[in-house]
Amino acid sequence: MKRLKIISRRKAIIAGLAGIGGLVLARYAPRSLPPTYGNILRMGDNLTYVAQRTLLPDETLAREYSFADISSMPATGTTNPAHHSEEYERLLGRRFAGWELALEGAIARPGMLSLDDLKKFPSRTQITKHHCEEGWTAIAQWTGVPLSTVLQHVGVRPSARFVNFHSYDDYIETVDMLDAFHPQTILAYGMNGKELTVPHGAPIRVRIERQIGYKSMKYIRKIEVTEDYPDVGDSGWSWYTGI
Ligand SMILES: Nc1nc2c(c(=O)[nH]1)N[C@H]1C(S)=C(S)[C@@H](COP(=O)(O)O)O[C@H]1N2
Ligand SMILES: [Mo]
Repeated sequence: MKRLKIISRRKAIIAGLAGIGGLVLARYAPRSLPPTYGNILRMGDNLTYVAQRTLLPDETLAREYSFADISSMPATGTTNPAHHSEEYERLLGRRFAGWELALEGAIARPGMLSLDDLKKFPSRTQITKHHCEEGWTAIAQWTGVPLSTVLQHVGVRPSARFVNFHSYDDYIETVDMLDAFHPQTILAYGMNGKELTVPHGAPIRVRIERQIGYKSMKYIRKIEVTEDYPDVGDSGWSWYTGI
């Protein structure tokens, strides 16, 4: 009788997962997923991504709260990118006069937008809960221009699939078009009724309300629209963290 090869339960689960992952991904999203670097956790990211994108309607809103729910919010990560960027330091010295947002990539009208330009578009205000991957949450009110408005203004090419945010402290965060055009995705310049402060991302940060906190990139200097996922290597952070 042929002996069955015995594999550990853990390995079997992983093999099974990878198998399901491959199957689901091949079926639903063959060409629009970021690299997994052969990393089982990243296959998990893509599974979560495909599951959420398949099961939830595109425009499901994150819960919005009332004024009384607003809590204090710690500032995390790099609190002052002036330590990283001379340009940011210079702009901070001028209280962001002359700051401009660069818009590049797969768009019809690449260029720059000033803070005043962004404030001239119709704004959206929302009170939402921030979920940090470290375990804390906080509720705050955010005011800004919907990213969809800005993307429509610059004309996203039909072939475009990702929107990438570049910060003065040298991070890149990427979202797909569903999150980019989601009604609660805003480029925020106001927090709790005041100008956004430096610890919280001045002059603008993005709010990505259906993903975990680190997707809400602070200190944005450039938005780049791409057809491909920018392969910046495996940072160890999940690219898709739907909540
Ligand atoms: N540019 C930039 N954006 C960032 C970070 C950062 O360090 N740099 N930290 C992220 C993380 S982990 C969290 S939880 C939130 C925190 O936002 P807050 O400082 O306004 O509380 O910003 C996110 N965006
Ligand atoms: Mo975080």
